[in-house]
Amino acid sequence: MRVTAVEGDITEQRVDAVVNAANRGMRGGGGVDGAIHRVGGPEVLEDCVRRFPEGLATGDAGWTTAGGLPARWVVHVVGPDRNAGETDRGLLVSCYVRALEVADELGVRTIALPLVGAGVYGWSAEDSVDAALEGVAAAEARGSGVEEVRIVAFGRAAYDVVRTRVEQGQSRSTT
Ligand code: AR6
Repeated sequence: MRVTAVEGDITEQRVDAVVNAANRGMRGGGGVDGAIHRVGGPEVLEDCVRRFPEGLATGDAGWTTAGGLPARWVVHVVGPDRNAGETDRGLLVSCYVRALEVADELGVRTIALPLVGAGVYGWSAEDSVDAALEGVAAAEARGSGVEEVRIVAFGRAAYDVVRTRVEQGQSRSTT
C-alpha cells in the first residue's frame, strides 16, 4: 500500500473514495464535512439520510454516494470529540481502520483521507496522522486491496507534519 502526503482540498481528489470527517448525526457540518456536502451536492445528504437514519457511532465508518465529487464514494467516519471529553485515541485509530475496511467492501483502490479529528474536534495533526498510519498498518496486515492512501493536509503547517510522519513510517517499514 502506497501512502502519500498531499497539501490540498479533499473535495478535489481524483480517487475512488474520499473520507469525510463527519459527526454522529451525519447530516453535514463545517470543515471537511461542509466542503464535501457543498461540492457533492444534495445526493450525499439524501444518501446519508436513507442509509444512516440513526447516524453512525463514534469510531465507525459508512459509505454513501459522492454525488458531484470526482470520487465515486464518500466514506464517512466519526472522530472522537476531544473538546467534549472523548479523549480515547483508540477511537481515532478506529475511524481509519473502519474506513479502510469499508473501502475494501467497495473494492476501492485509491482513497483520500483528511486529518480526522484535527479541526473542531481538537486533536493535533500529529495524533491524527499517527492514527491514520496505524489504520494503514492494520489494513496491510489483513491483506487489504487498497493500493494508494493519500493523506490530504489543509495548509502548509499540517502538510509538513503529514509529510514528515509519512516519510518516517516508510523508513521504519523498509528497515
Ligand atoms: N480538505 C482537506 N482538509 C480540510 C478541509 C478540506 N476541504 N477543510 C478542513 N480541513 P474538521 P473534525 C482540515 O473540523 O475535527 C464538522 O462540523 C482541517 O484543517 O473538518 O473531525 C463535522 O460535521 C483539519 O486539519 O473535522 C463535525 O461536527 C481536518 O481537516 C466536526 O466538524 C479536520 O477538521 C468534525 O471535526
